[in-house]
Amino acid sequence: MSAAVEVPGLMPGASIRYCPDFLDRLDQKRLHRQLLDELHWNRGQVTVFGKSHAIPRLEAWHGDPLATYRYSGTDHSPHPWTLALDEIRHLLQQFRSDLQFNSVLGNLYRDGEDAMGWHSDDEPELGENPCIASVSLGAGRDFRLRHRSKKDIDPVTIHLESGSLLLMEGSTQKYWQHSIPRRRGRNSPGERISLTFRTVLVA
Ligand SMILES: O=C(O)CCC(=O)C(=O)O
Ligand SMILES: [Mn+2]
Repeated sequence: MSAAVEVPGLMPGASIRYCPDFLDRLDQKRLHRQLLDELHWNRGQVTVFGKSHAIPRLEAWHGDPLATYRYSGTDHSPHPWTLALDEIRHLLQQFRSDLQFNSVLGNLYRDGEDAMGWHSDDEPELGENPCIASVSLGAGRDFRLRHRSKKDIDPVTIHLESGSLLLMEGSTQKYWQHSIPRRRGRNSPGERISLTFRTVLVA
């Protein structure tokens, strides 16, 4: 495993590291299959202007019993940790001992039509300056970042490869938004799973 690399470029207020080979290649295939089988994948709904829409990906919320999380407009009680999630959680702690999380949101992008719109992971239950560790498996996808207020700062793209780890920390969520854009046509990517490990503050 190589050391994490700082993301280049001017990103005021952001603290982001990208580690392209966090998971061994052999483990990636096995873990991808295991996660497809083990996680409680579900197609969430989001309400926009009073109308309910199916979100363009599948999601799964797992973690400690009290780690309830509100996303896509709904409160979600976690499903329990699975063997594959526990294995990856353990690897994160080996990588850096302070990477300890009580929950994880899985995202399953079935193809290039599946995507995630611009947002910050700034829900109140994640507290001030949350640390989010995002592990990718399967097809590579572009991860876009843009500053929330300074429109003269160029957006940044990080291509998230299978087996990679992306860490977002400090005031990243306060000043920056991120998204996974749709990729249509001939270069439409195959299936991808992302696991975004988080710590939900438990009351
Ligand atoms: O799939 C990704 O890499 C991004 C996921 C994400 O932003 C989220 O779960 O909040
Ligand atoms: Mn996010």
